Amino acid sequence: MLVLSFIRTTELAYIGETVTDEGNHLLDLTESHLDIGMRGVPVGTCRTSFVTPGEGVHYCGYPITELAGMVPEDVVYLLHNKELPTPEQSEAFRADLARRAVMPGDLGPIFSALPKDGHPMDWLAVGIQTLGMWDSANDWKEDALNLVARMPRLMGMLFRYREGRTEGIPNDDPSLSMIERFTNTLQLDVDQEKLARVLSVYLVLHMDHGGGNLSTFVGKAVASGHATLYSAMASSMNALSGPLHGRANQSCLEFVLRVGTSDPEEVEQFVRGELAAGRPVFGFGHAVLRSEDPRATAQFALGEEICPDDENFRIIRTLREVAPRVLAENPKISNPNANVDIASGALLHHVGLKNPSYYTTFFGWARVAGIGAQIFDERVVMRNGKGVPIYRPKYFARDQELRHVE
Ligand code: HAX
Repeated sequence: MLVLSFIRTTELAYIGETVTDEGNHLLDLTESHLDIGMRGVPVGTCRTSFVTPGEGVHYCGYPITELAGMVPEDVVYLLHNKELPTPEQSEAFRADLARRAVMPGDLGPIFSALPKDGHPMDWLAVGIQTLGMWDSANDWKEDALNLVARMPRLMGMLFRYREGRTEGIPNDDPSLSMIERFTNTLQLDVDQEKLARVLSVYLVLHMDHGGGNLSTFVGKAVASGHATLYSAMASSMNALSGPLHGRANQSCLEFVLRVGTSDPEEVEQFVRGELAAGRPVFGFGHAVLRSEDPRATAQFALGEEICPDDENFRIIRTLREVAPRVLAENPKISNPNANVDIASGALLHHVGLKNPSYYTTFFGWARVAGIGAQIFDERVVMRNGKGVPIYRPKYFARDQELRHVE
């Protein structure tokens, strides 16, 4: 087998388990590492979060379970400043976000012109790209925080224009929280307290997930060529929109709706039928985690509190009991347990956000915080402030030989 090279680094603090000798030998690169989507190949370091197989994601060292109940603004502060805010810092940060929240233009005419049957994630990318054309400060931190501050209004406008509810949209009130600014724009006739709680937990749980997930990686790659933060983030949203990545949360609720029963025997039959047909059992399994994702555990706990008798919640409760046992019969499946996507759709549906095609936009809204912080770190902090150079991995020529035009 062809040994390509050794990777040596002194920056090991976040790499942990891949270290194999004296702290600096990470991996022998061989042919088996080619054409596999860079899976597991170390390429960088991340200051905002890391994922362990047992406890899932940690933001700046804090296990996600300890952060799930915090207000989203404080967790954005954590990702950007690498420490939780004091009450005074929290208040000042919210005032700062309020100052940044003013939209630099009217998204109404832009959203009016978009095809209604285009996917909401495509609308989200267009919205972010548009904000960048209006008002990019060409300063990584400024742009990252401005975008965080403008996302709630962008999200609310996206819903209103897609749904054709364009009359009487209330003015944005920057003094409100991020969640309130979204729900205030949305104006759904539902239990506002429950809606806010589910959204708050959802945002915190989805803000970051290490450095190598596709959307984060793509955003950092685009930013490495010094495109604007907005262009990089729009690219991240496009990456997130794929069904193998962020759009899995849409597929997951669609799957739950197809299960249609919370009877354990019928659910087991359904799961076995899906596997026999070669279809994924959505909401289970993970590339890195080897136990139930704590983000799923947190959302199950919230569901038991706010909607224990909701039909979809009953279905996912049964799935959580049945599916891991059935999946574990296949030794190829490294983790048969519930992942983050199992419960989020049922909770969003319960609080009035019934259309699963929007779910990935919430994921995108949350990720803007983590991706923005990681882009800032790569552009401004890494390599003693020089920033990571433009991405340029090596590809070997295959199925080609030197030729000349005759
Ligand atoms: N249902 C059916 N088959 C599954 C499975 C599941 N829930 N989980 C794993 N497998 C299969 C894999 O497809 C793979 O099959 P092949 O060898 O034929 O390719 C085999 O079991 C081994 O997979 P693995 O090594 O355990 O896991 P992977 O890293 O390959 O895949 C996935 C991880 C999340 C993609 C996978 O578990 C899956 O498809 N789950 C269902 C879809 C889902 O819930 N996706 C959301 C994931 C949450 C997330 O990360 N969001 O960003």
